[in-house]
Amino acid sequence: MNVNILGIPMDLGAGRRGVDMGASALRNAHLARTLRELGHTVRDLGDVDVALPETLDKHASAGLVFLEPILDACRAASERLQHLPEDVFPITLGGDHSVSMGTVTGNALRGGAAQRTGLIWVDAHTDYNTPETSPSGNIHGMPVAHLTGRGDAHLMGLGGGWTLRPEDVVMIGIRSVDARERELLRDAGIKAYTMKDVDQLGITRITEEALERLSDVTRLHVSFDADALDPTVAPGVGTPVAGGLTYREGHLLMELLSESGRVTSLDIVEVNPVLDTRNQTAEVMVGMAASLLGQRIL
Ligand code: HAR
Ligand code: MN
Ligand code: MN
Ligand code: MN
Repeated sequence: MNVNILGIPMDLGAGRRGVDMGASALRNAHLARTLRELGHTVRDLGDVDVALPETLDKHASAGLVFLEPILDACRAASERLQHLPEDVFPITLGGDHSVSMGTVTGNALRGGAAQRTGLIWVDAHTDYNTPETSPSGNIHGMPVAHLTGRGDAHLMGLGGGWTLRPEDVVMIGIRSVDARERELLRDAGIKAYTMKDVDQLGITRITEEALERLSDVTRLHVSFDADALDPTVAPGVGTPVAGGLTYREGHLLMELLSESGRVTSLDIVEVNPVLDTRNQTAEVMVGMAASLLGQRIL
């Protein structure tokens, strides 16, 4: 496969500093080399420009912290992805999870016209707040709401008229949802597998159901928030929540998605080297990417 790596070194959407260094940490953990060893052709496109918070005054407009520079970075990422050849498998490196508003739209719009796109959101959080429901004003808690047409007009406008259908979203690993966010999620009819579901049904059944549910989409994007994994496996994240996916559950999910041959793009987000232990989280996430891109035990 032709893999292109694009970094979006942004922490403007998160409450804690440091995820802007996630892209660098993932490169340092030999993402490109690992994928080349699997036989892929890998090209690193470098980073999208992102404003430094030190150059900005921190303010919230309409309940959104750092709205304008986040819009700029998401637009830049989306534009970059839209113009990639159709045979390329893009891997986008965050950055906080607000980058996904740019990556999902950019991948959906690739090749000139919007394609029906499915989203597998692997996360401890549902990221389905709007400016009205958000307890923090942090945009990384809001990307899926905006992708599916709820919230702030500017952020929704990133798709240039395209929106993700709520029925084309499947979330896995969920264990932290705010009260009003839960109502919005139910109202939109988003399918979310909680950690209870993972315990009860197992990753195999969940992956099969997810792929079945998304059987009509043309493109399939996986957005992997490192905090979906248990904090003992992935300690370098800004908002750790106990009781997450084990190392093997993460890999099994990626291996089964890989075997399906359906996934067309990937985000790796929320890796925070400042809070990590010797780059463990970046190394684990590189392993997850390798499993998604064909690495097998035998
Ligand atoms: N729900 C909280 C909020 O909206 C925290 C969610 C953000 N944390 C993440 N996203 N890492 O997945 O502020
Ligand atoms: Mn263009
Ligand atoms: Mn997230
Ligand atoms: Mn999260």
